[in-house]
Amino acid sequence: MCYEIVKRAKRYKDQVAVYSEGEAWKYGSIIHRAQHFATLLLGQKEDLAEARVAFMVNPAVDYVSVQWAIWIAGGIAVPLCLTYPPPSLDYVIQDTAADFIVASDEYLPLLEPLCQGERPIRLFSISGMMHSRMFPEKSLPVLNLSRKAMILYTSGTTNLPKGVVTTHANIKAQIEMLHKAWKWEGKDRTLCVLPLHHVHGIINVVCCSLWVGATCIFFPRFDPKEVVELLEIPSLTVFMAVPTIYYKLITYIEGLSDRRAGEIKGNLLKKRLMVSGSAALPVSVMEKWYEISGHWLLERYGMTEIGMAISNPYRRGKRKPGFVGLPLPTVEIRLVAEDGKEIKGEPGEIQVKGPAVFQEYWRRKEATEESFTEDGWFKTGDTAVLLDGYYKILGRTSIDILKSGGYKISAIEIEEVLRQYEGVDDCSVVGFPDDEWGELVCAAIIRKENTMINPDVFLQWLLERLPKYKIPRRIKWVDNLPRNAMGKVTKKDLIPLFENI
Ligand code: MLC
Ligand code: AMP
Repeated sequence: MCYEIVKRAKRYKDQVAVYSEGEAWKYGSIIHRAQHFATLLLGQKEDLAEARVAFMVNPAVDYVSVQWAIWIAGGIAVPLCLTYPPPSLDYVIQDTAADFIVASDEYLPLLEPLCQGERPIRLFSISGMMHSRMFPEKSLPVLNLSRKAMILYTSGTTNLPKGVVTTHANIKAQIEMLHKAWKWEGKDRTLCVLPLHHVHGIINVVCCSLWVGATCIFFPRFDPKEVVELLEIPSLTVFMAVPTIYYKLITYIEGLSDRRAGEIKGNLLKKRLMVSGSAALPVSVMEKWYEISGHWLLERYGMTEIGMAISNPYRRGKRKPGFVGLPLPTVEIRLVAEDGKEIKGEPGEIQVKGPAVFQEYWRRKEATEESFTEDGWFKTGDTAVLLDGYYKILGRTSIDILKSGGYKISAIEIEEVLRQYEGVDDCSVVGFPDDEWGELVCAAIIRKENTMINPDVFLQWLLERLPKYKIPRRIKWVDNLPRNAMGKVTKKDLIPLFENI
């Protein structure tokens, strides 16, 4: 059965699944809403038959209801980033060839023009769906686990992001391994502050909690003060975030009085589990968080294409600072040298096999084939070494992939956009190491001859084309870019330019 999460939810009908916008929602009422939405999406059809349903829905009960509705109706869920400017939204909608979009009402003005192209796209508003006449409940399609369930967009070494397709079986495997490793239980309560168009928030927080009858508390934005107060709720047991969030929480708590910081520590100590992932957790952050909360953060390693793969131990064994741990249940890991041969005791590319690994890049046969070895190992592009039984991530094989605030960013994609600006002759984008953000997006830009660029106008132009987290934070105006004999920009030489700007 594909819609297992919904089927399982029936067992917990009277338990609280979601707290959002000041209200508690039981599993039973979310199932009811999801069935109603599914009926509306289906219309006359018996099965959405893997139609893509994009949804731009606030992190709250509506998000869960829409996600479940798409799944039980047989569609593919395509969550949209809530802060994308129109060109980024349009790209995802067109690339997936979405048939439907479901949106919280506030996003309708942004989405309506995007639905008016040659291809008809039906736009549903949440309020419209809520008020539409209740149809008699339709019998829902019986689906196979091998059907496609979700497409998430991820940046790569090519210009534009690729859609990562996971099946219901992949999602089930991604959830079940974390349940086993991190001992999720129905009495858990977690807090979701992460965006819901990436695996970290979708799978590790929302799906994992709702799979076992636990409660997910949604908080729509990240604000350190409010998040600390929510974390102090005694019944809250599990928290997951990216290193930037822990950095920001530490900065906030360090600014408080000793008495208040002590009170917070007392409250945080009672939590069952605190996890960090999506980017390297600096040892200094791990140590400071221990001082502040009494918790050694559990660091784990994952990727949109594979879900989670490697994790420090939950109970038995040490959580080693600077290491990501051991393979999770069902995950096979090997390290491979440049010649494609497996190596031991030396750094190599992490390759992954297992039921959680994605099916394909959406409509990109070649990219899919290139990302797997002939014998079915997924090539992550991350380099690691195995030391004393624990994996340590050393970096990425491509300098063109950055991680900032836990978001994966393609330098090439940003360069392509920058080059479209009329005053820009050429440019190169690199990541500059930063304690808070992991890396800062930095751009070296050559202006066209006799051209002035007004920084404010330029920034505004960029904000209309790129999400905030992809905007270069430091810009260096240069006369030329360092190149090797082949004419390729030597990006490593550029990085020092961004010191002390
Ligand atoms: C925002 N700002 C940045 C920035 N992003 N500055 C530098 N670098 C960045 N990347 C600036 C804004 O311009 C703004 O400045 C200020 O920070 C606040 O902006 P915001 O958008 O309100 O930021 P905030 O809400 O504080 O966001 C920080 C964050 C967010 C850490 C909460 O980045 C986030 O949610 N990250 C999580 C991403 C994630 O889920 N990744 C998982 C991918 S899955 P000003 O001057 O305008 O005030 C994956 C697999 C796996 O990786 O293993 O999990
Ligand atoms: P994404 O494509 O957004 O899913 O990002 C996945 C990438 O995040 C991985 O390929 C790694 O480069 C990085 N990543 C995730 N977790 C960690 C971690 N614990 N340490 C270092 N890098 C990480």
